[in-house]
Parts: sequence; C-alpha cells; structure tokens
Amino acid sequence: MSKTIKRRSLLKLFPAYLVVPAVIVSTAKVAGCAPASISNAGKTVILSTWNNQDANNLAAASTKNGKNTIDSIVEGISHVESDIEDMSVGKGGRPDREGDVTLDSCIMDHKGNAGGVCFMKDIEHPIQVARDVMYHTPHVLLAGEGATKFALERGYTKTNLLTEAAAKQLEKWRVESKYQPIPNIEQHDTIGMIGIHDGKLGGGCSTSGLAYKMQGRVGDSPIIGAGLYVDGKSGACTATGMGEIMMKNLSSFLVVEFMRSGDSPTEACEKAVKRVADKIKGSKKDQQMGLIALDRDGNVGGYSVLPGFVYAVTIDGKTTVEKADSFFDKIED
Ligand code: SD4
Repeated sequence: MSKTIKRRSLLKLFPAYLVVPAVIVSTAKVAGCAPASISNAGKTVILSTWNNQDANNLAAASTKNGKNTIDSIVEGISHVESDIEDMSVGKGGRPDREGDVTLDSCIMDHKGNAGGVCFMKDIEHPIQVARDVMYHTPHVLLAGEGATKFALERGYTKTNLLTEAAAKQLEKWRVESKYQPIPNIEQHDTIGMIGIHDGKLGGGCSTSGLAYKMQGRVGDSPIIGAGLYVDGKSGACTATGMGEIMMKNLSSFLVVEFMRSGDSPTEACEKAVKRVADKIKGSKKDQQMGLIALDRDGNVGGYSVLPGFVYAVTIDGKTTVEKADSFFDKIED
C-alpha cells in the first residue's frame, strides 16, 4: 500500500525519450522508499469489503480450478448470499420496513460489460442473476418484478429470504420506527469483491441494502459507477456503507479515474473519500463509506470516511484482513 510515483509527475521529470514503460511507472515506489518493483503484477489478487475472508478464499480457489475472474467472484459472493448470519446480504438480510427482503447487486468485467438487479425479491443469488443480465440481455439493470421474472425464466427458484432472526429484529425496530442506519452495524457487511486473475480485472457487489429502508429504496450496490466500477486498463473499485453517499458522488467511478491518472489505489480511495468528507464537514459524522481499490498491476488499497472499516485481501492464495485509514477519527452518535 505504498505510494506510487504519478505518471504525470514522471513525465515532467524526464524527457520523453527516457520515459519507461507504463507498467513500470505505475508501480515504481516513491524515491527513498522501497526499490522499484512490480509487487503483485501477474499474481491473482482478490479483495473484498469487510471481513469476508471465506468468500475471498473461495474465489481464489475457484481461480485455481480454472475459472475466470468473473465466475470466481460470483462463487465467492454467492457463498455470502447463502450465509444467513450475514444480515446485509442475500438470504437472512434485514428487510425493508414493510418486511420484504429486497436485494441489489451488480457485476462488471474487464471489457466494460456490466449487469445488475435491484429491488429484487425471492431470489437467493442476485449476483448470479446480475451476471445473467450482463451476458444474456441487451440491458444493464433489471428492477423489481422484472428482475424476479427474468431470474425465474433463467431457472432460478423462489426462496423465502426473510429469516426468523431478521423478522424479530424488524419487530423490535418497529417499536420506535426510527430510521437511522448505524455506521459499521447497519451500514456494514455488504460484500463488494474485486479481483484480477490472468491479467483480467473484474468485480461484483451484493447487498440487501440498508435495514428498514423505505419500500422501493435502491442503494449504490447495483449502480455501476457508485457501488462498483471496473476498467480493464486502469483498475477496479467497490464500496460499502450508506449508499446514498456513493450515489451522489459516483465514488467507485471516481476512484478508477484517479487510478487512471496515476494515483495508487490507496491515494485514489483517499481522494474520493475526501470529496465526500468535504461536503459533510459541519454535519454529524454518522455516515460510513468504505472504498477498496485494485489497479491493473495488482496493487491494493482502501480508505473510509469513518473509522472501523476493514477489508480482506488475498494475494496468491494468502489472505489477510487490512484496517483502512479513515478521514474522520470518530463516529458521532
Ligand atoms: C446500501 N451500500 O444499500 C449498501 C449498504 C451497505 O454494508 O454497504 N452495507 O446502501
């Protein structure tokens, strides 16, 4: 997560005939720090929001079994969608205030193909349906009944997504009915996963959205550019937290654009967080946004608005959990 020399500054320092190939420039370390090396180039790297180590390991294993980046990411995310202990994704997710679990997801490959579903009920694996939208329809996003209908036509079966535990929590919430998603609790656990394998970047994102949202509310997670963005020549980024922030700032797209201009993944995430943080100065700091990014050379990074955001990193089969730095150092109640 070291800083990299920016391509533009390098061009200023050296005449054109001395300019080194772009792949070396983008991974060269800042002078005085570590020697220039292409640390993760050529490696398989998987990154996901929060402590989703199992999902990373499954995705990494899947690449070893010959699957491509997208299918491996779908495998990792599908695992979390079936995990009823994760109350922000798939089956077991917290419902909206009417008691419906409605799911949002999207996916994007290195060629810029994209697909998504939002406000989808009754289907356990929105990430798989998103992949089907990407490869088997002329569209990018299917919503609500149309998304469920499409899934059923593709052979998915209806599943009751509301668990007893989630229904009980809703009953408790209804006593006061105060909509105030809690950072790192109700703005927590959505899975965004990005990766590179065989030199091909890809990403996916899946969530049940914010607990007790209004019926019909859709967050950032199915929105290309907000919850996820991939550019095969530049990098990938995905987000978690209070989706309205990412939607208003197109944060994932912004991070990828910063990386295109030469920023390292961490610098790019920090700059996108700063855009948001500048706008919320003076107001209560209770809205989280966590960003993770990966560049085409396999370098990784993350940054968040509020403290408490972690992400799982798998490089050539070895997984660690990294704590992201944050713009503000405390959450306000
Ligand atoms: C949303 N970004 O629907 C999602 C929620 C989330 O961890 O990330 N939770 O706004």
